Amino acid sequence: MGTTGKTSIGRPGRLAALAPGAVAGVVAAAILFGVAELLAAFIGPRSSPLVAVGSTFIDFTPPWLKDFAVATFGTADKLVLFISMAVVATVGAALAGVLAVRRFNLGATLVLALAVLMAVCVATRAGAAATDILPTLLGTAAGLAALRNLVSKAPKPNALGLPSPIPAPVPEFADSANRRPAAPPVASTTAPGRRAFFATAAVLAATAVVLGVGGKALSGIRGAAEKVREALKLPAAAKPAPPLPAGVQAPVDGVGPFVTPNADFYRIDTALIVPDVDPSQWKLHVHGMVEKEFYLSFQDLLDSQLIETHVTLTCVSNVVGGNLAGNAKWLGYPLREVLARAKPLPGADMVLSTSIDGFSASTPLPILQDGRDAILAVGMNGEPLPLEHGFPVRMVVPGLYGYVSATKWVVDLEVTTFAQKEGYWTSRGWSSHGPIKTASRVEVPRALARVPAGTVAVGGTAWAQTVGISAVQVQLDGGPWQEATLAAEATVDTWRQWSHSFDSVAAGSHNVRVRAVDAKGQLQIEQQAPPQPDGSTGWHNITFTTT
Ligand SMILES: Nc1nc2c(c(=O)[nH]1)N[C@H]1C(S)=C(S)[C@@H](COP(=O)(O)O)O[C@H]1N2
Ligand SMILES: [Mo]
Repeated sequence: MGTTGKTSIGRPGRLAALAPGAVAGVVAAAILFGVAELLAAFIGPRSSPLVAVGSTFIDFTPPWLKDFAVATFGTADKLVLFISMAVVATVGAALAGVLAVRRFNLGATLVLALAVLMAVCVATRAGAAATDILPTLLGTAAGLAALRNLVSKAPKPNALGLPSPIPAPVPEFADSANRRPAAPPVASTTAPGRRAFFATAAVLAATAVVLGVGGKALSGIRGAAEKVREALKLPAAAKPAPPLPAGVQAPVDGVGPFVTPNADFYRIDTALIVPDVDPSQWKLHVHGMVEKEFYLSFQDLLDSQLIETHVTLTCVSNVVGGNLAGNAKWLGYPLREVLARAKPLPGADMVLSTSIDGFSASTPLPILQDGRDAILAVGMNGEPLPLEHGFPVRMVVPGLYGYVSATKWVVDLEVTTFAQKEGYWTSRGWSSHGPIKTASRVEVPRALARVPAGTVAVGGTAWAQTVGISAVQVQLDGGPWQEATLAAEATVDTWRQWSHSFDSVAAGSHNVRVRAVDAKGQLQIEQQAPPQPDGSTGWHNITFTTT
């Protein structure tokens, strides 16, 4: 266009005509969320519409998508969610703005509809209070005011997307024949109006950023739990963990540490914002099918006979060879003692543990009473639980995947039955019971690594919590299975490292496979299966190159 002298408004012209509306919409949305984030800093993070919408989205994520997100993005899945939400919000806001420029009420209706959706998300979150919708309401009011103001300043297009004032009509048919000069470009017709409009938009956008960033900074200050946590001194265990035997670490460079440092411990949960729980306010409600219902305070726990135990936690979403597993020394109070005090009634077969943010897990009652180190944990590797790992109290149950046992920020234990209740992930297509399956993985060499030919050191980790590992076998290029050397065992509830070396490995591409045998003599399942519905199976293998 342009070069032929044609008058038709080409694509860039039409897009330019949409720009003021789109900008007005996006800036108004920024004001909406900026005001909401600032207010949420005072009312509480749960009242942030962004957090509430994201959390609701997570709750309604179908299992295949959750699986895909964890498999593809791992622990960055939440960041990806926020980025996707930002993209969707920007497109929606631009659309509302474009509509508003044409007919304000149309755009405003779209904004209101989205605001109602956000308010519903906020109001239906676990533990929501009536005041929690204030940031959404007041943010929306501010956003609409900004939209109104910007729209009144926006250069007005007509229904065709032409800039106004509308240029003299040019009949299409006469056009090419007459070779009349092209209509002036969109920008030049309304330059002063455009400049005023964009100046206002820029000021409002900057205001929104200040509000939003200020809100985020304030809510950072408001997070009281971290300060309390830093000052907290946990008591020593009445029954300390036995010292780790020498040689729990396989003697191969690159195998992960036997005890996972807190900062490196995998994190999987549905919490978009880490719950900020003040231990002095925390209490645990123990109730349901029990003779005696009661509450436990944090101080009650600290005053109890705490035990210390090494337990390897595993996520059901871990794929073969994956790293959603971690091993820590936990400090806590045995759940069997809690249950002994509550006295479950006959017929009960499950404990539903619920987090302050609404997540729940169904744990078989007998497992919590069978003598294993199932605890209400307060400490992790010698520190209070990190906030992301459940501060101030979480559950840790050896032998069960996290989704049916490891409730973080736990506040409620209901003794019930599998027939009556189900946990968060069970209602989303995962199995109601989740015993951990025996697994093993190669950590050295790394997949696709290049190592010198000759002697090749291999090593990794295997686990069969509550049973223990009795053997690990490795295979090079489909050859005979060979016994790996097992590192020392800490307890049957922890993973066990292994190592081996293959001699005279020729230059070229190679494949190494691993499989474990548990202490009952049961061979790890060879059949490949995905994580859903009750944990992946299959023997891990990696390919590497020798040079
Ligand atoms: N409150 C809460 N607790 C939770 C979850 C959650 O989403 N919310 N996820 C569970 C799952 S699926 C796993 S695997 C473990 C992970 O614990 P971690 O993040 O400390 O490694 O926590 C469990 N506890
Ligand atoms: Mo998990």
